[in-house]
Amino acid sequence: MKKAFWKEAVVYQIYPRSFMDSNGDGIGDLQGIASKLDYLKELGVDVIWLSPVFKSPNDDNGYDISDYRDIMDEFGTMADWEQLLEGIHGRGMKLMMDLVVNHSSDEHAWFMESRSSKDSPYRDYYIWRPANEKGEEPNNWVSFFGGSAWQYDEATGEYFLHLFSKKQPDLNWENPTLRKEVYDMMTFWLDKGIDGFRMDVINCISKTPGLPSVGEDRYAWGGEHFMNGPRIHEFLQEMNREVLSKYDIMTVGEMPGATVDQAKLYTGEDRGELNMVFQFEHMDVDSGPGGKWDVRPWTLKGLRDILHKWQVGLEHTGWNSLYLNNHDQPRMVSRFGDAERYHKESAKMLATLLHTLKGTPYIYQGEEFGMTNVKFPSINDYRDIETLNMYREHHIEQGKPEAQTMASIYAKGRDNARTPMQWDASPNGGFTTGTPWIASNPNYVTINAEQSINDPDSIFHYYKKLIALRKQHAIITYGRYELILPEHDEIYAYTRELDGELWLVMLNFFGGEPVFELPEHLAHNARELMISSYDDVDAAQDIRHLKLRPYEARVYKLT
Ligand code: ISL
Ligand code: CA
Repeated sequence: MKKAFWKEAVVYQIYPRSFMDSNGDGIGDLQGIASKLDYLKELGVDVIWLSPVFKSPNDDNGYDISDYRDIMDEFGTMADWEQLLEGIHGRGMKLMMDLVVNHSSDEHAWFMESRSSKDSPYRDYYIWRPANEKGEEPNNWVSFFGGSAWQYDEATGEYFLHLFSKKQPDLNWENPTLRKEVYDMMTFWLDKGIDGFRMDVINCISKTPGLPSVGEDRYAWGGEHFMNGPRIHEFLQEMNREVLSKYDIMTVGEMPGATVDQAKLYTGEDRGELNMVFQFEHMDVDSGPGGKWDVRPWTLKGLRDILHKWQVGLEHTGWNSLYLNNHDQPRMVSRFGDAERYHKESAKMLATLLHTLKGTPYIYQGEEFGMTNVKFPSINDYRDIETLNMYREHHIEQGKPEAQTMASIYAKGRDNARTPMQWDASPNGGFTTGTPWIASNPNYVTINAEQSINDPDSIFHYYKKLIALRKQHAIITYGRYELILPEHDEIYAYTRELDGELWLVMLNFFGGEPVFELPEHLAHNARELMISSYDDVDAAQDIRHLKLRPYEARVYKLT
C-alpha cells in the first residue's frame, strides 16, 4: 500500500460558529480559531478541517453559500483567514476547507440571475422544471430536511430543486459552464495555499436524467435518483483531472448512502477521484425503519459488523475515514459510551477504537475532552433547521407527543454537537464574553479543556498519547486489520500486522467486566503494553484470561 500524508494524519474538525468567539458578539470567528492554534498543536493534530466560513445568510449555518470566494462577515475578513492559514502552516499543520457545491444559497448571484428569467444565461446553473400535469411539484421527492424537494418560484412560474432547505437550491452539474465555475473557484482557494477539501454531500451531484418520481406516494425518498447517480464518477474524475491532480492535497467526500463497493470506486488509488469518503452506515445503527428520528438501541454486533465490513472491504483498494461524531451527529460519548457513569472511561475506549482501526481518524471539536449531548428544556433553545423542521412536522403537524419528539431531539439532534466549545469553567465555558448564539451545555463547569489539560489521566492526555503513538508506529497507519472474537457481545478485539510486527487491540464496549480469552494462535510469550485507558495496568499481567474493567481499552504488541 502506497504511503501518503493523509493516511498518516489525524484530522481535527472545527465548526467555526461554536469554537471560539474573539469579539464578544456570541459567534465563533476566525480570530478566535487563530487564538487556539497552540492548543491544537499541543494535542498533536496534523490537519484542521474548517466547516464553511464563506459568505452565507446562514439558513443552514454556512452550508448555504452566497459567495464562494469571500469570508462570512460574522467570522471576519479575508485578511483574518490568510492570517489563520499562516498560523496553521507556521505550526506545521495543514488546512482543509469545506466545499459545498451540491447546492448554493438562494442569495448567491448565480441563483438571483437564474430565477430572474428563463432566458438568463444562469438559468441552467440550477434545476428548474414546470409543474407536472396535475399542477403539482415536478416529482415526488422529499428533501433531507423534510417536505417537498421543490419550491415554486413566482418570477418565472417554475419550480427549482432543493435536496436540502429551500434556501439551498441544487446546482445543475449537467451544465459544463457551471462545472468550470466550480473548478475555477476550487483553484482560487488551492492557489491561496490550502491543503485539501472536505466535499459536502458530493455523491449527490449527479441526478437520474428525467428526475423520475419514486413509487406512487405523493411524497417519497428519492435517494436512488440522486445518491451515487449515473455521472458521478465522470464528474469526480473531471474535477480530479482539472483541479485536484495539480496539487499535493487531501480530499474526503461526504457520502450518505455510499456502500463499500461504491467507496472502492470513489477512493481506489488508480481511479483518480478522491482519497477517502465519509460513509454513514454506522451512523444508522440506532435508527429504526422510520429513519434517523426513529431511535433504537444499538448493539455492539451491529456496530462492529459495519466497521468490520468497511475495514475488510477497503483493505486493498481505497481508504477509510474514522469518525463517530461531527457537526451533524450527536456526541459520541453520549451515543456509544456512558456519559453519566463512565464518562472518562468510555470516551477513552471509543478514542482507542478510532485511533487504532485502519484509516484516517477525525476528531470533532470537544471530543478530545469528552463533550456530551445537551438537553435544552424547550424547542425555543434549539437553532438547527433540520431539528426545527422535524419538530414542526412531527409534533405540530402530525400531533406526535411533544415528549417523544423532544426525546428524539435529545438523542439525535444536530445541536448536540453545536453547543459552544467548553474551554474552561468561566461563564459560557470561556467561549464568549457575550451571549452565545446557542446556549452552552451547563456541564462546562466540570467538562472543559482546561480541566482536562490539568489532569494527567484525562481524556485530553489520552488523545495526545494515541496521536503520538500513531506518529511512532507505522503499523497503526498501514498494518493489516484482522478481527478476533467476532461474536463477543461486549468486547471488540482485533489485531494489526505489519512486516511481522503484531498488535492486539481489546475494547470493552460496556460497563460490565467480561473476560477476554486470548485466542491460542496469539498466545505468544512476550508482550509489550503500548497504551491502556486505565493508568494502573501491570504491563506484565498474564492476558490469556483477562477480566476487563468497565470500558477498559488496551493495546499490546505481541512478540
Ligand atoms: O445531518 C444529517 C443527519 O441527519 C444528514 O442528513 C445531513 O444533512 C447530510 O449528511 C448532509 O450533510 C451535509 O450537508 C448538509 C448540511 O446541513 C450538513 O451540515 C452537512 O454536513 C447540507 O449542506
Ligand atoms: Ca465573534
